[in-house]
Amino acid sequence: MLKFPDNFLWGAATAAYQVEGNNDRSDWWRWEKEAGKENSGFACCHYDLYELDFDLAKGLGHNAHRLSVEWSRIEPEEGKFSEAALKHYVDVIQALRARNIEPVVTLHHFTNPIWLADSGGWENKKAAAFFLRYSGHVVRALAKYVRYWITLNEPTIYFSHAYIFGVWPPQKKSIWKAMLVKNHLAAAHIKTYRLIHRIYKELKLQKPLVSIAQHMQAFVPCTSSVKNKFAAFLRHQWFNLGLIDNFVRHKALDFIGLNYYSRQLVDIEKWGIRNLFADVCKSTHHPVKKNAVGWDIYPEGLCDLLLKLKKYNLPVMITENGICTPEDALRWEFIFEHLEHMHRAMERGVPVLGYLYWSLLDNFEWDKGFGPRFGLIGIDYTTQQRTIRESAVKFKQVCQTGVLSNA
Ligand code: IFM
Repeated sequence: MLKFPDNFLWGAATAAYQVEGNNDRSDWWRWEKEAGKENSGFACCHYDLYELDFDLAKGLGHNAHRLSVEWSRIEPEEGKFSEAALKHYVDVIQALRARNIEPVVTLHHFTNPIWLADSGGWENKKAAAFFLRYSGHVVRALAKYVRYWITLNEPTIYFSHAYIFGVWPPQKKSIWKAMLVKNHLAAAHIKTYRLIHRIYKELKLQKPLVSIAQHMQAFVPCTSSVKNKFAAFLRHQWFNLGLIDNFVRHKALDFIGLNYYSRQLVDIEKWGIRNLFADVCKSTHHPVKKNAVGWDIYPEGLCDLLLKLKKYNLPVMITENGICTPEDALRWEFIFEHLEHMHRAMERGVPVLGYLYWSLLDNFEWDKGFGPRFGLIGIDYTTQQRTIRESAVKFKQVCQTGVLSNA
């Protein structure tokens, strides 16, 4: 039996574009059509059904919920802010508060307004200033009801998928452009961090807690060769910690938001910068179970990463951890084992504030469409019927009691 702290945050996460539906002012909306991808369409109709979904979350024992606000709804045209969209998000946050669910609000979760995309997106040197202006409007509207802010979701995943691998809009493949975007994102975070604190001070509100949600992988050397160990170390430093180190240096993190899903087995063919960063193990000699899109399930990686974050002396929030699978029993096994490993790290002194499962609902998994099922709650996309999965009921026990037990 494992006991978690009394004030622990338990819940799930979503992102606006993946659940709301009809985000037709967003660059993703346009791109999914141009690129011939599955369309996000109505998604989970969460823009209209949020009260129902929060009732379900409440019924599942959640006391926290992470969501994002959609920039393209709030600022559909450059410099023109929609009072109706802002009011909608005030209502959403109040709906959470009314249910005693702590909101964790993300300002940027992969999508951009079309006008920004058309003016160069995050390559534009004004991007950070645009983001700051938008964030100011949102934070002023929501500050009274929100304590936890995430400025950027998975910036490293965003710039690598959109500007290095070229699989997300704007589908560029340039390290230089990616580095430019990375710098603009970093500037946006640092400035927004300071702005949020300034607004809370002006409004005489209790200090906010601001972070990013950083996607981290467990980079595991496939053999103990020097090459493999060095490459795993390098990747951890660069992909996992690069931005975190930068923000800690700028005193621009109040906690660390950690999104953890999987491991990468590192096996380097030969010395070389490309090999060090990109070679992966192609053999099957360290087999583990996989999720529906082939990612290794590696719960011990969560403990390892949390221990590696201890040096920052900052609390950590698990802002995402989850599995897409057609087998719900595997979902519960996944949650159970990750909670065990999170607890192990907490016993060794890592201050973890909460655990937010990805995701509350099945949803639109970006370029992979609606196929992957991550939800604690299943969605029938033709009827919008919600079905609570068995794993959600087992997780409820933990959320309600703060105890993880085998029984
Ligand atoms: O669906 C995504 C989410 O938007 C960001 N983190 C990873 C999830 C699963 O791929």
